[in-house]
Amino acid sequence: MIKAMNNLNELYEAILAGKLEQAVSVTREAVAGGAAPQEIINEYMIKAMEAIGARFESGQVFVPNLLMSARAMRGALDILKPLMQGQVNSYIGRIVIGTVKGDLHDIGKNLVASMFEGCGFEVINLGVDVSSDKLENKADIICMSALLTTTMNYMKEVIDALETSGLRGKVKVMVGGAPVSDAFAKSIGADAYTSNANAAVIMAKKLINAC
Ligand code: B1M
Repeated sequence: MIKAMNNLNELYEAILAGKLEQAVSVTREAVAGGAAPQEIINEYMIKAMEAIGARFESGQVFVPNLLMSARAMRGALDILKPLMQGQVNSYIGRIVIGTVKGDLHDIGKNLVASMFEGCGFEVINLGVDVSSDKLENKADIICMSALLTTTMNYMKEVIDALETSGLRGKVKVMVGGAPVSDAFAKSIGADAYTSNANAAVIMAKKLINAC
C-alpha cells in the first residue's frame, strides 16, 4: 500500500506536468496495488488540477499547460470509471447533465457524471457548450455545470425556459461548478447546489427520495 501511495504522488506530478502516459500507467499500478478510486480522485487528481489552476492564475503556466493537464486527468479517470461503475448495479433514476452554453470545461462535470453512473443512475451526458433546448430532456434531474463566472448565468436561462415550457414542476434542477454557490443556486431557482461529486450523488438521491 505504501508503494501505491508513493506512486500516487507521481500521479499528482504527472497531471500537473500534463504527462498523459505517465498518469495512466501510475493509475493502473495504484489500482493494482489496492488504492481506492475515490481516494485517487479526491486526494491526487483533483488536487493536481487545483494546483495547475493556481499556477495559471499567477501567470506561471498558460492555456496549453491546462489542456495537457486536463488530458492527463481524463486518461487517468478513464482507468477508474469502470471500477466505479462496478460498485452498484441498481437503477435509481435518469439524469441529464451538461456544461452550459459557452463553457468548454468538462473535467468536473464528467467526474460528477461518472459518480452518478457508478451509483446506479442512468446518465445522459450531453457534453459541453450545451444550450437550453438540449437540456430540456425527459429526466428526473437536470444537472448543469459551469466553470466561468460569465457562463454560470446561463443556468438561469435554462430554468426560465423550463418554466416557460411547463416542465419546471416535473423535473429537479441541480447546479455546480467552481464559481457556483448555494446562494447563487437559490437566486436562480435551482433545487440544489453541491460543491463536489460525492455530495452531488447524495443530493441527487435525496431529491428523488432514493435514500
Ligand atoms: Co479554464 N478557467 N479557461 N480551462 N480552467 C478556470 C475555470 C479558471 C478559474 C482559471 C483561473 O483563472 N484560475 C478561469 C475562470 C475564471 C472565471 O471565470 N472567474 C478559467 C478561464 C479564464 C479559462 C479561459 C477563458 C482561458 C482563456 O482562454 N484565456 C478558457 C475558457 C474556455 C471556455 O470554456 N469557453 C479556459 C479554457 C480551459 C481549458 C480548455 C484549457 C481547460 C479545460 C479542459 C477541459 O475541461 N476539458 C481549462 C482548465 C483545465 C481550467 C482549470 C485549471 C481546472 C478546471 C478543472 O478541471 N478542475 C480551472 C482552474 C480551477 O478550477 N482551479 C480553470 C478540476 C475539476 C475536477 O474541478 O471542474 O471545479 P471542477 O469540478 C468539481 C466541482 O466544481 C464540482 O464537482 C467537481 C469534482 O468534485 N462540480 C459539480 C462541477 N460541476 C458540478 C455539477 C454539479 C455538482 C458539482 O451538479 C450538477
